Amino acid sequence: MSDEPQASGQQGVAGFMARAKDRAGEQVKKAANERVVRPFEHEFSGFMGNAISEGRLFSIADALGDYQLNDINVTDTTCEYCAVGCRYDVLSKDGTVLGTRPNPEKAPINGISTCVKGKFSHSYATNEDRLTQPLLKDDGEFREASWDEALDRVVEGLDGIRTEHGPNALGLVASSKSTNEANYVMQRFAREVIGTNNIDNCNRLCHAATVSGLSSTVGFGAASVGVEALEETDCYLITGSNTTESHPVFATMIKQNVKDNDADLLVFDPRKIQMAEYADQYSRIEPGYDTTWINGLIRCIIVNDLHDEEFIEERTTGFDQVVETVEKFTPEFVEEKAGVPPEELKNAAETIATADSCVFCWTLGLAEHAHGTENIYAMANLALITGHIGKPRAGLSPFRGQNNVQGGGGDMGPVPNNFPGYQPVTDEENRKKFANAYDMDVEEMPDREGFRITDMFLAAEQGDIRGMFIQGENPLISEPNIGHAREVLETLDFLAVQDIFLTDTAEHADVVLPATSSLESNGTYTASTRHVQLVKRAIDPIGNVKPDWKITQQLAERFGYDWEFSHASDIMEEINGLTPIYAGITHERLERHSEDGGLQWPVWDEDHPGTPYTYADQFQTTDGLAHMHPADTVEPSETPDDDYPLVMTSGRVLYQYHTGTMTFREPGDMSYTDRSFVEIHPETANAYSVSNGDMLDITSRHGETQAMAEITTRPNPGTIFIPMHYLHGGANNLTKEKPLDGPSRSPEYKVTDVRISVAESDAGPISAVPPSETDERSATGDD
Ligand SMILES: Nc1nc2c(c(=O)[nH]1)N[C@H]1C(S)=C(S)[C@@H](COP(=O)(O)OP(=O)(O)OC[C@H]3O[C@@H](n4cnc5c(=O)[nH]c(N)nc54)[C@H](O)[C@@H]3O)O[C@H]1N2
Ligand SMILES: Nc1nc2c(c(=O)[nH]1)N[C@H]1C(S)=C(S)[C@@H](COP(=O)(O)OP(=O)(O)OC[C@H]3O[C@@H](n4cnc5c(=O)[nH]c(N)nc54)[C@H](O)[C@@H]3O)O[C@H]1N2
Ligand code: SF4
Ligand SMILES: [Mo]
Repeated sequence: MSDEPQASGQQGVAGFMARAKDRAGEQVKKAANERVVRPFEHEFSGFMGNAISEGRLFSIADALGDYQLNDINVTDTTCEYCAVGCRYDVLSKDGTVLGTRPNPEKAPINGISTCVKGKFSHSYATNEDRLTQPLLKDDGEFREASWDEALDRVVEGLDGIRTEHGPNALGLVASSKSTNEANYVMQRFAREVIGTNNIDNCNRLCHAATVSGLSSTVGFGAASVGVEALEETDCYLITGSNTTESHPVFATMIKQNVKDNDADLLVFDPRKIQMAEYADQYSRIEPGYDTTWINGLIRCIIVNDLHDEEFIEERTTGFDQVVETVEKFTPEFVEEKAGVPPEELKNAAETIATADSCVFCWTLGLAEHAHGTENIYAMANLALITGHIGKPRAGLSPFRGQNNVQGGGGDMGPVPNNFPGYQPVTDEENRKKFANAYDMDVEEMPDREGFRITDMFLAAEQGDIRGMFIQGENPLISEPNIGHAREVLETLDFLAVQDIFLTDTAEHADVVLPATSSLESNGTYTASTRHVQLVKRAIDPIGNVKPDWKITQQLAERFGYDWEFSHASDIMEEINGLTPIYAGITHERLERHSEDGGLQWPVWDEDHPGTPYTYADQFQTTDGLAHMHPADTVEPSETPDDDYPLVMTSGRVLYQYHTGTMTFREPGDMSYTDRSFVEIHPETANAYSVSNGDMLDITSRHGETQAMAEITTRPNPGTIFIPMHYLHGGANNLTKEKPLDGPSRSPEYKVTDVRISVAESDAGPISAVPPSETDERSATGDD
């Protein structure tokens, strides 16, 4: 960011890294000078541990030397933050994470790269706030309880509601932070033990529109290409993805290819994000008008006869309808609605259509809309009419969100409409298959699709959901309109929360169950590129916590079900037998294959090598063809008026992760972004007499909040940006719980109309935790 304060000579992540390295170097030198290394190895390691737990120590391995490493545990595992799926060695000693070190031999996606979170943000695991014992609420106060007591209370709570109101009065939320194995077990718990399809996860708030849009056009709700495309394609269209902050290691791959091989980079985003600086063309778009400019590109390509007729003819259906739909999206219309000038539209259309290969990359800027699924239809149509799909370097690459949202959030079936492997619950044969496997009568297997998580919150308002069991999700900050979410949580008859911290959501619970963190868990995560990868226990679990899957299994046992899994790999064996796309993925194979490119689903059997890119010969549909769906909605669900003249969009910053339960406890991350803020264009600031650092009142049709102004040319004039991470001053004080996208039921997080004014009285600090001394912030960069 241009108006960013300079810190030790360098900005942003480069500065963060440089300062961390300097400090580490100084500390190591100091230790060496004091001759503590050899005679007092233990002390030295303790000292190193402290240094790193502050997120400061760089490359411990270099400093310590090989002899020291003998004394340190080295565990190869997968990053617990985002879905890039970086793998690295975790170095630990005496239950403390000392640091991480990329190990390219076992890191098929990231090789030697990681970002600040993978490198430095693991001290949360041993933070003193970790939940270490189950908690029960008696007379409004929590007290520590034994596992027996706590699990009995959960059974009593869930069973009581089920007996009185039926199984569909319960809503279960699974966690995309947790392993595939834990998610598989949770969906089994919902269907077999409780008898409901009311199970969902954070994918609903995220890429559910991507999954629904892609499933009904090309077949799999997942990226069609992997690392090769991201590293070597000839052209990228990136939209609605702040890649350098949200998927920093993918951003590095892309920038490298642009720099070394002159690949074309087209960026469409309402904010001038860092990726725009590397782009051949950056087009500023109006939030909520994506069908408009994408249809405009399609029209431009067809009118200029640049579409791939042979591909369209042989491999797709629905082209004529698309031609008809895009007719009205003339360059003039696109400019008026979406803000893209005709020459930019034409240049992008020609670049995409004439490239040898093109990858279409997007994240939430496309998905989180009241017509999110249509945005994805439009994007898929663009790939299909140009024939840029089904090839190693050409295809669709939605960048998925949570570390395990691809696997845990979808593949494993903790969703209201599908069993594991995207097998619909409404299909009698599928129900028979799963009923057989679980030794149930098919009539007992619920046959109606359940509530999506967003609908659970709406149903609870009507009294149709009475109790919830939430694993690893913090809706009190992440749901749209948290005022509404809070009211719902307060009216529930029973709430159980399973987490690693006592979150704002958990505060409302009757029972809180403490789970192992990623660093204490075994299992697998599935990355954005469909790589399934091992997660290994790097440190011993603290206190009395248990793995997520084990807690669910023990609950099932109390309901009278004997599942007999003794390790995560036993669960994977059951998954293999029931989930065709995971049929050949075993823990033992993953151990072997992590060194030769990893295993990407579908892996149809034990001998199948995995699928680096999909749709080479046919699409995953009943007739093998891609089915184009027209996308004709133009407007977002709300548009500015005199009362709410500005548009707020929301999202992330590099140093924070979602509701902050992990990164707010990392001093390094907090020194950059310890509180909410409002990005506001200088012209808008001028119009409202706002100065940098002013506290603003921000009001939407759904709520109000206060946050500090940060004047920057990143957003459009007329558009403001507020991060989603914070309870106080965060975006979800202003967003709405409805309307939802029709097919996916996702909320419209990316468009909220607001008005702003300088606050009359300064409300004081509104940070997530007490503000630190440093108040510098950088929102750009990667490693
Ligand atoms: N540091 C960090 N990394 C993360 C996460 C995190 O919390 N912190 N979360 C992870 C998760 S779960 C996810 S899902 C991903 C999300 O990754 P991203 O989607 O990249 O993150 P966001 O910041 O939500 O928003 C993406 C971009 O959408 C743009 N945008 C806003 N409105 C519109 C619109 O109407 N149209 C278009 N085309 N663009 C728009 C924004 O300007 C922004 O650049 O990040 C993952 N990685
Ligand atoms: N306005 C706005 N709102 C948004 C978004 C946006 O762009 N704008 N983005 C949406 C998106 S894409 C997402 S994905 C959601 C994210 O929303 P959430 O999923 O609610 O956010 P997290 O903070 O990641 O919550 C995960 C919880 O899991 C806990 N946890 C971590 N590891 C484990 C584990 O191993 N086991 C268990 N049991 N718990 C664990 C954490 O402590 C935390 O409480 O937010 C959504 N909300
Ligand atoms: S890019 Fe994502 S997976 Fe890789 S280190 Fe960073 S947060 Fe972890
Ligand atoms: Mo997400």
